[in-house]
This record gives sequence, structure tokens and C-alpha cells, in this order.
Amino acid sequence: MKNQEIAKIFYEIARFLQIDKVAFKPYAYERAAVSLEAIKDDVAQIYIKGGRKMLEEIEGIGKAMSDHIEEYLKTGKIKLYEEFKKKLPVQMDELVKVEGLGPRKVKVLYQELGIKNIKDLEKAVKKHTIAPLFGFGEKTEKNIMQGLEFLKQSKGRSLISDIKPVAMEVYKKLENLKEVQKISLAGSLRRGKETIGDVDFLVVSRPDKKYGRGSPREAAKNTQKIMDFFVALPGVKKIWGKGGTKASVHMADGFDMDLRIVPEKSYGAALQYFTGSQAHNIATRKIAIDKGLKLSEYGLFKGSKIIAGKTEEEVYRALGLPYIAPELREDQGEIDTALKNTLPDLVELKDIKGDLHCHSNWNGGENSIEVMARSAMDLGYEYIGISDHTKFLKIENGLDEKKLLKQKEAIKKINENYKKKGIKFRVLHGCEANILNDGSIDIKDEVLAQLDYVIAGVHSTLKMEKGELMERIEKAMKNPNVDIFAHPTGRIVGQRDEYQIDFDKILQIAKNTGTILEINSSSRLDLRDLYIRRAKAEGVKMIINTDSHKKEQLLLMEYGAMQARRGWAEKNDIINTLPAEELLKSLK
Ligand code: DGT
Ligand code: CA
Ligand code: CA
Repeated sequence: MKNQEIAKIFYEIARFLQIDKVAFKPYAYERAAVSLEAIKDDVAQIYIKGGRKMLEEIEGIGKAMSDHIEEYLKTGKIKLYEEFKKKLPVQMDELVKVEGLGPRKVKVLYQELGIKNIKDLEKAVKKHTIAPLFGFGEKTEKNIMQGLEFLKQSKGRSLISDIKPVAMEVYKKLENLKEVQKISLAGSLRRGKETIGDVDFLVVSRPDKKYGRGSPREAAKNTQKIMDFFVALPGVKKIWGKGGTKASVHMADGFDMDLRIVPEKSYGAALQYFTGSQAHNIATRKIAIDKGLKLSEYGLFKGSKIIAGKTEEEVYRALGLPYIAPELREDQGEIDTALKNTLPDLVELKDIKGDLHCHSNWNGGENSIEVMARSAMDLGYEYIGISDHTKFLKIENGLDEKKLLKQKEAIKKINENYKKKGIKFRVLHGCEANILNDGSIDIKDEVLAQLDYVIAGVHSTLKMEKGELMERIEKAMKNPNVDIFAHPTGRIVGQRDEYQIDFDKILQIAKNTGTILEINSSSRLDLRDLYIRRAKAEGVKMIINTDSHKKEQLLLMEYGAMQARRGWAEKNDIINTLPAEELLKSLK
């Protein structure tokens, strides 16, 4: 599909325009790129069917953008982009992934030091040639160095919310094959890990009637058909390997997928094995050995006799264990807890009754309050909380006191309208306020007090030293109007490490002040799993929010819920499992 290729170029053009300080246009290109990434249909097909006119029906695609798309489809190039590239021949997309490097800095680095890619940048950092540049300095150089290190660590792994939708499309295609009898995700994707190395599918093929049941050739033909289908899927760029029951491919999106086909009688054992984690597997095998048994991906054996294997439940039961949810399988104490039969009753996505961190088009969000609310209703929620950015964040078009009060009126009207129509749904009114350097909030307390709830977060001066930062956070959490501490550690998966925080201290303050800690479901996935577990142990309540800036992002809740489960959280640890009235009562 050309959509992703064109989107990538549009993002690049936006960056080049930013360098030239062009107003508005960069935003138009970004919008078009986001839109191209989101649509399911191939732009090439749309163009063939309905020409420019149909292209312009896509959200965010106007005349200028459809011009570019047509040009790309016809010539494989976009001239404007080629011209920009000639002037600045650098690996822009790669370089801007380094935290602290924007397009403008990239340009200076190229002009002054000839830096074209990450390798050049690494060399320059080692030689300390960046710090002396005008507008850079020691601190920036150090930040770039840390950014590079972080990038290295996360290389080759992708954020779960980037991978899972693509994997589920493949899953559905496989599931629909008549040759497929059973299918499951396995590996880290099934365990809900925040980053994914590769995607693992496990399949049982339908027995082929031609051959006798149980014969070695049973299902062999169907197995082959599934393998052929898998390696020929759209998006497959390279086939690493394809054998009788195992195939491995590389996708155009940059990740690998493994497929394994197993006999039905081994399905549970194979699923248990290929779900992992490896550490969990080693622990379960040890239990088997202690019982005089042998556990493998083929089954649980006593001598040569298989005693369990068809389902995971059966395998765990035969080991003397209750079923252990995939999210817990990290050898982090789940085995001992299972042996004592005190595993947590994990929170589930369906327990979530609303989302309190959502942005509307009153600030930088894409959709109106009504549209966001409608989408929340479609998800089966009972409420949505609108929490737009506040005035300190100018790039997000943050609201000031006056606008917040105006928004309050607007939301009141929406709720009255629901009541009139008998719609049982409520829009709650909050804001996502900024914790300023001195710990004060950028909105007056008398206005904060008039909202249903207040989320506060650190959005500026992130590199504060620990003592100072903790004082800042403590002051904000002590504010009686601040109910929820947003994305408490500041990390962004694969992009940015956490701030210099003292998490034990944050837990103590949360406990003393009754501040709720957020589990942010966006690419932050903040709190991380181990912190969730510690919060739970301390009895600190949490809320799972999506931080949606458009309606589609409400679906990110799935990843926040998985993160919570990986942190052993139960329903009563998470306040947005409560109905609206009770939730509001549980706040300060
Ligand atoms: P990833 O792909 O890096 O995100 O992580 P996983 O957990 O999906 O790892 P992957 O795809 O290499 O293998 C899937 C599962 O198969 C893994 O979680 C446990 C099992 N497995 C693979 N290799 C081994 C092994 O050498 N020993 C054991 N005990 N289990 C293994
Ligand atoms: Ca994997
Ligand atoms: Ca794998």
C-alpha cells in the first residue's frame, strides 16, 4: 500500500517547512499524513476508482495534497520533497527520533558538521564537537548523547499499540481460512508487553479427511496451505524461512512475524510454551521436573505418556496450579502466588466505565466534545471526562480561566440535552493543567474548584534535578484541587526515559493526599507495570486514561488495561471502574 510511503514523505515535508518557519503549512502536511495512515483503503485504488475528486474526500486531503498524491502515484516521486532533500540530504526521520533534536537543530548539525545520519551524530558526540555550536552547549550535547543511548536500547522493538492492530488484521485473515481450526496470538503480544520484538501466531490446522485421523500426514495438506497463505500475505517483504510447520517473515512495516502450526492434542502445551515468557517457562518446567514429569511444547509427559496438552488450563492444573493469566507470566512471583492460590483477580477492559483524560477541539484535539462523547458511548462507557490543556501550553492552544468556565457551560448544556433525550451518559468536566516550575498550577484555584476534577502533569522543564523536581511535584499533589497526577514518571516508550523522580516518595505523597496516579495508555504507558504493582501494594488508587487527542485514540484503553494487568491491578485499584457518582466521590 502506498499510504504509508506517502504519509512518510508528508511528515518529512512538514519537518522541512518547520525549518523554514513556514506558518500553518507543516500542520496541513501532518494532518494529511495522519489521515493517510488511518484510512483502510489503498490510495492508489481510491485514485483509480474516483480520481482526484475521490482523493479529496479523504479527511485532511485538499487540492494541494491530492496534487502530491497524484504526482507520487504517477511518477513515484514528489518534486517538492526531492527539492528539499537536495538542499538538506540527511536522514531526517531517523535523526528527529533522537530526543532533543528537532528539524532545525538537524539542519544546523548538517551545515556546521556535515552530520547526515545517526552514525555521524554518534561520532560527533564522542568528539564533543556539538557543544561549541551556537545554540547547542554542553547540556544539549549531553541530552543528545542520552537520547542516542535510549534509542539504541529500544532498537528492534516496537510499541505494542503500533504492532497489535497490524497483527490483528493478519490474525483475522488467518482465522477466516477454512483450513484453520484454532488460532491464538502467543509471545510478548499475548502477554501484553509494552514493546514487541516479533509477533507470534499459533495455529491448529483442520484435519484433512483424506488421510486417516492421527496419521502423520493428517492435516499436512491444510498445514501447507496455511503456510503458503501466510508467506504470501500483503505486507510481507521477506521470507526468513518456511518449513513444514513453521514460517517466519519480515513485514514492510519493519517487524517480523512467526507462525507455528501444532497438532490439536499439543495446542495448550504449545500455547503455554510459546506465550512465554522464557523465565516463566523455565519455572513451570522446574515444577514439572519436581513432580517427576516433563513439560515441553508437545505436552506434559509422564515417561512417554502424555498427561496434559490440549488446553493451557489442563497443563497448569496437571502441574498443581490454577490458570495464570498471560500478563502475569514473567516469573515475578506469579508461580508462588499461584501455588498459594492467591493470584489477583485482574481488572478487565470491560470493567472500565469511562475515560477521564480526553482532549477536544477546544484545545489542540481534533474532535468536538459531542463527537468524543458519542464515541465513548459507542464503546459502552457511562461517562467521558474532557480534560483539555490549560493556558501555559501554548502549542496545544491551552485554555485560560475564562475559556474553562465557558466550556463548563457548554458541557452543562450537552448533559442537559442528554437528560432531555433520556440518554444515560454524562460528560464530566476537567482539565489537564500544568505543574509550573515552582509547583504551582497554571490555573487559579477558584476556577479549578469549579470543575468536576483536575488532572495535573509536568509538561515543561523536564530535566530538573531530583530534589527540586520532587518538591515541585509534592506541592502540586498537595493542592486540594488536583485530583489526578498525569503520566507520573514522564517516560515515553522507546523515546524518553523517566524524569529524575523518587517513586517511593510519589507513592507516599499520593497516599497522604489522596491523589490518584494515572496509567496513561498512549505511547507513554506511564505508570509502567512494576510501578503499578507497587502502587497497588501501597493501596494507592489509579485511573486508566487514554490521553486521546482524537476519537480513534479512545481505543488505546486496551493497552492501558493490559499494562494495569501486568501490574497485577484489580478492579478496585482502578477508579474508572466506578460509576460516575462514586468516582467523583472518590476524588479529593
Ligand atoms: P519478543 O518477541 O522479544 O517481544 O518476546 P517473546 O516473549 O515473544 O519471545 P519470542 O518471540 O522469541 O518467543 C516466544 C516465546 O517462545 C517466548 O516467550 C518463550 C518461548 N521460547 C522461545 N525460545 C525459547 C527458549 O529458548 N527457551 C524457552 N524456555 N522458551 C523459549
Ligand atoms: Ca515474539
Ligand atoms: Ca518469535
